[in-house]
Amino acid sequence: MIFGRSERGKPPVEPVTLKILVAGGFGVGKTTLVGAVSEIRPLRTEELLTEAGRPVDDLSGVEGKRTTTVAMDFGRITLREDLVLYLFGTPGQERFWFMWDELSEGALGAVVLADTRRLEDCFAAVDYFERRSIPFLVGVNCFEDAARYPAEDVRQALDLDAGVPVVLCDARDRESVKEVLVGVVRHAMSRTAAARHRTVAT
Ligand SMILES: Nc1nc2c(ncn2[C@@H]2O[C@H](COP(=O)(O)OP(=O)(O)OP(=O)(O)O)[C@@H](O)[C@H]2O)c(=O)[nH]1
Ligand SMILES: [Mg+2]
Repeated sequence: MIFGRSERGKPPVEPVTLKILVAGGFGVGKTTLVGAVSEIRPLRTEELLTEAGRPVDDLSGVEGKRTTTVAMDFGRITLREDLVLYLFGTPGQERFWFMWDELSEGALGAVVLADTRRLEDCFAAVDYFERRSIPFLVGVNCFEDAARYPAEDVRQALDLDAGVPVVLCDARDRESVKEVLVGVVRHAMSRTAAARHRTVAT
């Protein structure tokens, strides 16, 4: 039997692939977040935290931590049949920050993870994306023993622009992380659309 064109199966959709960065301070849960949602075995570059690093690695709040990211985390998630995100987790410790410029090349947007017990640890990441006009969202990783604050308080403490979304999340929970990622894609898309509108209007 010969099938007409319309009866043949739909051609496979070529998905749009977008690059999203996951940044934030040391030990805030970046590697955990990428691992929680990635549908491929995430690539990790973890090294053991050593005695030699003790004077510089501030472990308060994450005393159980044994390893740290030295280059990046990499994962992938299909949000929709036609939309795939590549996730790049950055190293949290300052001495590895030279990696950030490399990693942020071509990124659509970023998630800045924050821990309310050590909010100041994410200031540098917020500054970094603000300065480069990379759209970002702040994900407050709610550790059990941290006090809960409304998103609005976090926004004020970080002195964020009104348009920057602040979302409470659990970096270990796939659904929670998916919400964060959908949020950052939405935010970045609307920022890009607004910028294009301004260009056309001028
Ligand atoms: N209770 C709790 N623990 C978490 C959560 N997210 C991460 N952790 C734990 O916190 C520690 C730090 O997590 P990582 O994912 O390695 O943090 P990171 O931001 O990648 O750390 P660096 O790469 O060293 O900057 C690990 O021991 C995790 O198991 C969370 O949402 N709740
Ligand atoms: Mg890490």
